[in-house]
Amino acid sequence: MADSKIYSASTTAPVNIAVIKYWGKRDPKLNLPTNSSLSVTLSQADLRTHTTATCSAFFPAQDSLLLNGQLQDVSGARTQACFRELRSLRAKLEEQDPQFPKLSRYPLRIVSENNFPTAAGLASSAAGFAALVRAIADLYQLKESPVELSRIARQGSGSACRSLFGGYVAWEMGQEASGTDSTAVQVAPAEHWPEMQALILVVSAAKKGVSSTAGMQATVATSSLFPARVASVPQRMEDMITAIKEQNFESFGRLTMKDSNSFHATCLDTEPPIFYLNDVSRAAIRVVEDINKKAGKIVAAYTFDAGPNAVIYFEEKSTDAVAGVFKERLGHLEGWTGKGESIRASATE
Ligand code: 2P0
Repeated sequence: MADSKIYSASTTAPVNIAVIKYWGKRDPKLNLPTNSSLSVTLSQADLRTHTTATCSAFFPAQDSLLLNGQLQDVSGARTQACFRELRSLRAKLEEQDPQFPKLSRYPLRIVSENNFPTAAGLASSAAGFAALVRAIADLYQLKESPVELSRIARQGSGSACRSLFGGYVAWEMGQEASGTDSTAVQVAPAEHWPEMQALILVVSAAKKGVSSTAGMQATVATSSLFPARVASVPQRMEDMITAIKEQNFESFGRLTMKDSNSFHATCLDTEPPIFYLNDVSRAAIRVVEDINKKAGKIVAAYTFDAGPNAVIYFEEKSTDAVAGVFKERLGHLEGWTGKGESIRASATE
């Protein structure tokens, strides 16, 4: 008898913000990076992608993906790679147990909602692909670990592999040409460092000018600073992991700012140059410098992804010295009070 059921699973995945940035692919097809990276997952409810994956033998033959109410093209190699890998894992379960409905053969319907600016340097593709992979894995009742799922999410979007975990997450670049060892692992859960806070300055919710994928390819091809950056990352990764383990904010903050500046320097060194920071971003950097000068040590650290929005890390005990000063100093700027807002998100989960 034909299977008339509709199968469904829902999940959410949080945004992650890298403190050691991923920028550069050694294999663009498999999204294998030129360096390892490390992020903090911001799991507060208002910075997530919510995804429902549904399948049925009676759905129209084509898989579909609706993001924020708009139909997306799922024919691209990255989405197809995720669908293919997940289907093949499900097919193995179906082979082992003939009672299992043949979900791997049914068309998929994916519905996703972001509640933060899409493609504005707030890691929307990271949360998006992480939620997509986990929702389908749940729908298919796969037993694979988050590390194994991170290998699949990586093929959707590199940074997505890090959004399968909470807390502090390393994406180990791996050595294998096949990418089997290029996966994410949790360095520490968020509870390890309960003092850690993040302030997100939404400077602009506009879509970014140069996509990360195109930008990093151009940097790898043209920047003479880039090899020096790649060479410096392994030591920085090691130091960052130590800083996190020891809850050493000064070291965490120094490394975070150094890595953000190193990444944006290679962007500027790209031909043609890539500018992600704007005047409000640079004003935010100056505010952090002033806060730290006044404190006599690093109590605030900025980082910027492929867009002008700032993420400021600080410890709870420095809230007045950091968040208070930001409001006072940047409150008058357009992009802060106008279309932008500040979102205070804690690093949780
Ligand atoms: C990061 N970014 O580590 C860095 C910092 C942007 C700047 O990961 O081509 O969207 O899909 O693998 O993951 C953005 O790159 O790029 C990114 P693809 P992705 O968070």
